[in-house]
Amino acid sequence: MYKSDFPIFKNNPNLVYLDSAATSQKPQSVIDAIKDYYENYNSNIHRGIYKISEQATDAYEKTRKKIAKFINAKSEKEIIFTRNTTESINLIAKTWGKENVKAEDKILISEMEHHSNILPWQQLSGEQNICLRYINVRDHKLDIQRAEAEINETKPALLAITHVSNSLGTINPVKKLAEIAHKNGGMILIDGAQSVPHMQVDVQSLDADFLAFSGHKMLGPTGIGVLYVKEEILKKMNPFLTGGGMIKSVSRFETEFADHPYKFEAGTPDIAGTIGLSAAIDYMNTIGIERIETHERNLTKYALKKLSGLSEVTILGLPFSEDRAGVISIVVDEIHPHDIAQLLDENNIAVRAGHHCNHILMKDVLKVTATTRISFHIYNDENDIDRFVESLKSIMTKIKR
Ligand code: 7TS
Repeated sequence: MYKSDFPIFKNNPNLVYLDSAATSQKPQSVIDAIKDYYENYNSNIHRGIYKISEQATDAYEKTRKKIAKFINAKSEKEIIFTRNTTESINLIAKTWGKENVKAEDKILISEMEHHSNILPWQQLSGEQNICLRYINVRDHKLDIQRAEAEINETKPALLAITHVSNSLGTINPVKKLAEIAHKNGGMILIDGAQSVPHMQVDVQSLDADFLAFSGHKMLGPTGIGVLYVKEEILKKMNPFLTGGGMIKSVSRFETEFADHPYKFEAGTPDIAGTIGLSAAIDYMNTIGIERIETHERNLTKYALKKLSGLSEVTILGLPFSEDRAGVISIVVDEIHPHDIAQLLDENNIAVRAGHHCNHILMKDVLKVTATTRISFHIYNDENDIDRFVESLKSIMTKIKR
């Protein structure tokens, strides 16, 4: 029903796109908004005292407000534009982390993190002699009881955790984890790359200290990401990159930085990207995030049911439940995921095969080298799943013969 809003499906009428966890498709309105900026008011922001620069600045700052509202931040000053989730997490590690997490302190992450939420902490722990620890994944979800005991005992300075696993589709109880972390004097960073695009994420209700997400997974363009930081924390943070656009005054040997959030946005930002992201949020708001969530939940239920009828297929992740998002990884007996993805592609079905930047989860927990993964957004329908399952069946028959 929503497919017709996305030109990629008009231009590739046979395409079944089941890789939205990697990046989502873009509606016409997003493409039009970017084109409109470049064609009608392209100019740099916060600088020009002329009409089109004021228009561009206005569009850029309106996006900040829109995002604040979308995640229910108290103020738009808590919203920093980055390139993606990866940069948002790195920003925190290299600013707040470097200054506030001291030798012998602990940082707690989980075995289901994307590499983007492992490597910055691994690097920081190497540099500052911090102890990096992992919450175990058991039966495709976090072992919360052990995590709670560990947080109470070791009182980590930071808990950095994904809201939704990009391989398992498991939704983690981040609100509860925030409560436990705060009770023990720590902070929580939520990796919202796979949640913000698909479900209501309310930073105040979750009591998140940091939230990172990417525009390109939520129907927006590539190159624009978001970092939310609670204002009381942000006020005390030093800049990440330095240069133009983030200063009040500069003298030969000293600089007075601009206030947040500008202090964290050095150089010319991705203006077109913010304008595209603004249109993406408008598009999602018009449908309604609850409706998007319900739609994907129904598709997940449908896909899980169909796949569970195939004896050669092992489905990873939780059974259908409230804690299950629209990401499904499978392993097929005796057929490598790359072969499956390649053969599906011959039928114009785009799925992801590999380790999904989850080496620890794959190697140490699931004990698989790779999975075949399907993931949804609003443009998918039951017909996509039917075509995927039928194609998968015929691949299995062909290879077994
Ligand atoms: N965190 C999670 C949970 C992710 O799924 C991803 C990307 C990232 C962080 C990094 O996002 P980026 O926009 O900075 O690249 N996940 C995937 C994926 O599952 N397949 O391709 C990218």
